[in-house]
Amino acid sequence: MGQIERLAEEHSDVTRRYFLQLGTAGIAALSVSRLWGRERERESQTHPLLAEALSKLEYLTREGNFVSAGRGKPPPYKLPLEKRREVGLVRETWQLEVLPDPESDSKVDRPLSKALGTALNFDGLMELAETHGVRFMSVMSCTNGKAPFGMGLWEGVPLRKVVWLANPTANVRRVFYYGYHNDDPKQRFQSSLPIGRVLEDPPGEHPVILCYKLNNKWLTAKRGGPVRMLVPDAYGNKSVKWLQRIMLTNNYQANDTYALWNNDTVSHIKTCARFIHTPEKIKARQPVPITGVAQVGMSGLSKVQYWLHRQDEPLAKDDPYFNKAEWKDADILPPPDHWGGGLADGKLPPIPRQFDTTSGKPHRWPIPNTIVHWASLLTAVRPGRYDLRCRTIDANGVAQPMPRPFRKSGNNTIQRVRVVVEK
Ligand SMILES: Nc1nc2c(c(=O)[nH]1)N[C@H]1C(S)=C(S)[C@@H](COP(=O)(O)O)O[C@H]1N2
Ligand SMILES: [Mo]
Repeated sequence: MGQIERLAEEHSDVTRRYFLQLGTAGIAALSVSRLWGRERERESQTHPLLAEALSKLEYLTREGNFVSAGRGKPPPYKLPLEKRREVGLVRETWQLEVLPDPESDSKVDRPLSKALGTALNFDGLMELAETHGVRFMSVMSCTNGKAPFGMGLWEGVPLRKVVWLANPTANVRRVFYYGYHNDDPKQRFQSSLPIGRVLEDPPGEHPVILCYKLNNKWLTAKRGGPVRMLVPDAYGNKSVKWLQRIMLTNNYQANDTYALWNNDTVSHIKTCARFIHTPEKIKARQPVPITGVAQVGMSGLSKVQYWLHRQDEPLAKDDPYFNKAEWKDADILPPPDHWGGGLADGKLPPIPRQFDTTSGKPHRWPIPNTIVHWASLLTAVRPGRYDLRCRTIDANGVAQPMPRPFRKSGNNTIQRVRVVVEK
């Protein structure tokens, strides 16, 4: 399944509810059934997969629908079960080391080490989880991805709990961490964080966790199980899968594999909009639904907008981000009743960090570092060829792709699709 089809599958029910409401409110001249009839028809012509998936609501992404990035020959999750058992990639044999960096002068009094027999095993992690386990929703997004890889409900133990088990006492400025990659340094994928980010969370932010569950199920091998790092405010490259070793270092510099590949690995998640359903052809003066998803980054989200521009009309000069264009506001869709993601009945387990425990309503909507669905009705008066674009305005009032337009800190270019308007 392609990225867009997958997102559409997750998104069809929320948007359907939206168009139903529009219909009952009498806003649209068209009847609801005709609107959806049209949508369905077009979908079944262009995306057979969509028609089939129309009945499913999925705000959360099912594990198997995540887009996967993972280096290694083979990537560790493709190793036979026996081999995974042998190298500590199943819960029964998994071990985590927390060691002082041998190339540094970090003081660590109680290293968690395989050689010393003091490494943390899965039972030890579960013991910590009983009192310290946390759960939160957070989007998995690749710096270089066109759209989010998946929307997850993650569960884990704050990394700092395990760091403190090792009793570091001095000379620690950074945490290096590594996933299993066939014991081949050339295949290694590593990342790092300043120790401050690990030990303390900015207001409203979640801890960096040693993650063992996604959508209330054990983390699969494909998603990085038995345990991966999950850094809620960062792009995916900080969330190292198949985690087995942590190094506390006095080195103050990043050693991230992803940085060596010319990426800005310090960048926080950006706010940006993407289309899901847009028509290729529409009839003049007849409203058609358009829908999409927005990634809600560090600076929040205040609006999603779209702009229909005739291709034969000139674009404003010196306006690379189309700030002078006539953008229209789309509707940001409310929290769904069914959260999808393979949760039983689509019901969320308690998530006190993000949801009120009695009412079940989110403390904030949209939730930072997640996604939100959006929709609107598009109408064009004059026949012709058009470019349709969408963008976000963040909670500071800044329009995409600002305030951080550089591609290598996260793809947030303004998306464009073509639409033909017929008589
Ligand atoms: N061990 C390991 N972890 C990794 C990677 C990798 O190649 N190896 N890729 C990273 C990158 S670049 C991204 S975007 C995310 C993707 O996570 P996902 O496969 O769960 O969607 O995993 C990260 N963790
Ligand atoms: Mo990535």
